Amino acid sequence: MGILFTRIWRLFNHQEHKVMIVGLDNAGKTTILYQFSMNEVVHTFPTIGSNVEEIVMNNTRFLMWDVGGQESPRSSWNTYYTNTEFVIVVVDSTDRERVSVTREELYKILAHEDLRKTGLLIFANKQDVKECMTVAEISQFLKLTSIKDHQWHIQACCALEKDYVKDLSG
Ligand SMILES: Nc1nc2c(ncn2[C@@H]2O[C@H](COP(=O)(O)OP(=O)(O)OP(=O)(O)O)[C@@H](O)[C@H]2O)c(=O)[nH]1
Ligand SMILES: [Mg+2]
Repeated sequence: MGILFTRIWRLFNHQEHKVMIVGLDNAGKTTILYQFSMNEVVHTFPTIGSNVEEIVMNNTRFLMWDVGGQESPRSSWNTYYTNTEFVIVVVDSTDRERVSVTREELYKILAHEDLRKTGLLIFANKQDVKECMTVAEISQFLKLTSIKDHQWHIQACCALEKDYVKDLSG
């Protein structure tokens, strides 16, 4: 019985939690992924397809999927959704012109059957840039307070600053 319990415990303890990182192109998704996994700023190129990294935080294993945010890869985000437990939406806080596009994508995510139970973390990225949108502005543009069927949290972020992202991951 003890051995069985240990095996089951190991099974659950080793279970990976699938996280999707989405957001428009140039938002900073890949930069954030590698800040989490390598603790450094990498030189990125627009993502074609996806990047995936395993990250261990507080003894919990996360499999983080970063998908391309250009218009054409956006249409295939939903092919990654199965078993996703958590969605990180990265917003480029300097991109006022496309915040409405982000909002459309966000509400598609919220409505997707496979993501009914997922929690949502919104990173208001590029907070180092002068005159970027504040967290309050982004919350308002995205109408976050109207989201009642998912747990959500919005967080200011600067993916270029190591310690910023490290603090977020605890
Ligand atoms: N100033 C500033 N630039 C950032 C920040 N995060 C990312 N960038 C820059 O934004 C550009 C795009 O970053 P990526 O991580 O490639 O963006 P992405 O969301 O993965 O883009 P796609 O793969 O095309 O969907 C890069 O030049 C990054 O260095 C940030 O917090 N502040
Ligand atoms: Mg990318």
